[in-house]
Amino acid sequence: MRLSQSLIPTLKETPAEAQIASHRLMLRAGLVRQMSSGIYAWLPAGLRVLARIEQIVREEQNAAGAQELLMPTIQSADLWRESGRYDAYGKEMLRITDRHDRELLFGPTNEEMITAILRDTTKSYRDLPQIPYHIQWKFRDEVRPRFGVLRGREFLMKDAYSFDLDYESALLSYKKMMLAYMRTFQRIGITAIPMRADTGQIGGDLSHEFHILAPTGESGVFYDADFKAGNALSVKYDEAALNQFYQSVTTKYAATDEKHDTEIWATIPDARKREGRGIEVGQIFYFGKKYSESMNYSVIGPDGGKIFPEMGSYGIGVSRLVGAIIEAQHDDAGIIWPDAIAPFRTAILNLRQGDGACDAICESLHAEFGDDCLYDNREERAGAKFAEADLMGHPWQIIVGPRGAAKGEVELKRRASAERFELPVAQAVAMVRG
Ligand code: P5A
Repeated sequence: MRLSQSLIPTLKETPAEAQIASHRLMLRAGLVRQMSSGIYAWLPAGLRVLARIEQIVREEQNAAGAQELLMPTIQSADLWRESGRYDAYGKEMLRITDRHDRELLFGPTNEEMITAILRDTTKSYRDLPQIPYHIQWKFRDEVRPRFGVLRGREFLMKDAYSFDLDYESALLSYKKMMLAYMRTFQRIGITAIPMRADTGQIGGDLSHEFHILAPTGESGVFYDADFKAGNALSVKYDEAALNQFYQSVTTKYAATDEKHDTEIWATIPDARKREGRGIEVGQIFYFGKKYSESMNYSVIGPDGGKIFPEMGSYGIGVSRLVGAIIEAQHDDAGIIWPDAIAPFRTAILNLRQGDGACDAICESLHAEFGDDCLYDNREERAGAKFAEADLMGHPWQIIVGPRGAAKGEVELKRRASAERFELPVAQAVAMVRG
């Protein structure tokens, strides 16, 4: 992509409405634009990040045995009356009336809808277990939308739902999703700690929130410094490995302030106590038969009796993750994207547009990296190009100036470490390719 032709409207000034770094940087780097309170348009660079996160989430859901489907954003009020949540949900639900005066709503979550779908499509114990999921926009009419996409009203969520025949197998589904989440965050390149959490609107008695530590986080968190995420990518999806993994990530104390237990906390040595703030990027729930019973969903068991499935639900804030990652990974100059989700892995900075050698090297690099690089081919000062590349946070910058270009050399800069290398073009390409 040539920067001169792109729709990446970077801003020099700091937008006044943005209170925290990630919000400022998302606006300044041209990733999003606010369309109304808590509602954002995703511009091309922002959409690329969103799509990359979505793809990692999808691959890890699939690896855990979950199956993707797509449910609508608009739901009927009657569906929610079945579970009793239509009235309970309150003002956060955006209620809509169609031309026939039928009551609809913009879905804030999908427990009822997926239960209705499974009720219609699975009749026998042989049809379970199932873990359907989708990645779809949600709407919650938050009282205080703020911090950009971190607390929006319209936001993208991955939500999965598990249906099992008994408690043991439901718990195994819960552990599978816990592993899928840890693998997802590891692949994205961030650390998120699973913490015991309240179940709120969704209900149930077992829940973990996944928190990225950041001073601007909305939740107070307490955790044991000995928490180790380990290498989730090496854990297999078999029962023994899942149990061991679950043990290892949940034995160390970690809880949100709502679930904080001062008695247990008192038993942890002071040197290991950590108190801080976190951004909740995911939450998982086990809630048993809450929805299957209230919505009268059962399958026929082996003995001909009815079995009400044991359920759980599992959310990841896909759009929130974009802001949360920036909150955790930035410096004064701008964003520092992890390689796996950067909008462009490489930026090519042509410091002397019109110089034969510079132009030729830049064109060949642009052809080499194709869609995965952003070529700054504008007639701009070098300083402006450096500042924009740092702001946008590309993991690699290939800086092409006339002195080096004459010798067939370029300067390679790694955004995260600020390391610089002067290299022949082919070596720079090899290093970026890793
Ligand atoms: C789990 C999946 C649920 O809704 N039902 C289906 C369950 N959980 S949750 O914790 O309420 O939401 C899941 C994740 O969505 C993100 N999220 C938000 N992101 C941006 N703006 C919001 N207003 C918002 N509300 C929730 C969070 O990452 C949350 O963990």
